[in-house]
Amino acid sequence: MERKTLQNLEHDNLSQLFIVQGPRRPLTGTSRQLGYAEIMKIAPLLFLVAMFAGSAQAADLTVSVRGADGKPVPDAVVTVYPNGQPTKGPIKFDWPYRVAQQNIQFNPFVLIVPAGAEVSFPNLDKVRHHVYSFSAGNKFELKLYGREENRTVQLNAVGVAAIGCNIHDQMVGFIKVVDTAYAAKSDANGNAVIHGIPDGPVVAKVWHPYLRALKNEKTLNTASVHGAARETTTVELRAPSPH
Ligand SMILES: [Cu+2]
Repeated sequence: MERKTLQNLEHDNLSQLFIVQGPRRPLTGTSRQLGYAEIMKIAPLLFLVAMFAGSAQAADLTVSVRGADGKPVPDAVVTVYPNGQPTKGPIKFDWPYRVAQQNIQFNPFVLIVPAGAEVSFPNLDKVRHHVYSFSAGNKFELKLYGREENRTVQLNAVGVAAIGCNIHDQMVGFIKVVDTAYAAKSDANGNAVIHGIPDGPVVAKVWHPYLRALKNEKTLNTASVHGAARETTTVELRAPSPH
């Protein structure tokens, strides 16, 4: 039941994403022939429409994240800011805003959510967990007993919520709270792919919980995107600190 609901949610998110970011439908023919005079009247408008369509071209950015040893780095978060600006209006990603506790671990290890998101923390273990975050602006505490599915926390502060469990010291996880609709996490091969970025100048960043840099984040070289853009970035990671 829970799973079905989740799938429906994902489907809804996807279809909304498609409506917002999907390719524009080609303009269909008018229902009647236009006279020359009429065409001349709307010509400036057509020109504007063409310009607008041109500016709405979307790009995909693939960032390959590598460690100093050249190996792929999973769980790095790439964020892209078109024109250097955060996204105005609501942001929706097509993955669940959910950190499960399973086998005495947080799953996923890193989750990306938009600011203001309701994040659920289902406990799939038989043991109880006591999940907390002391991160500024995103502090919370949840006492979770076995098989609890429906506890949520709203995360409002752009930044990071580092999460732990009071009972199990080895449980460590991170929620990256973002203010851009263009964000993705690197997979097992170290690749993060962000779709549908408006063509033009961007500020792109990579974050990883153990990245050696101010706020564990560094700015990527990609300064503009057009079509299929690619960047390989090397990050230096520190050893995870004992919890
Ligand atoms: Cu625990």
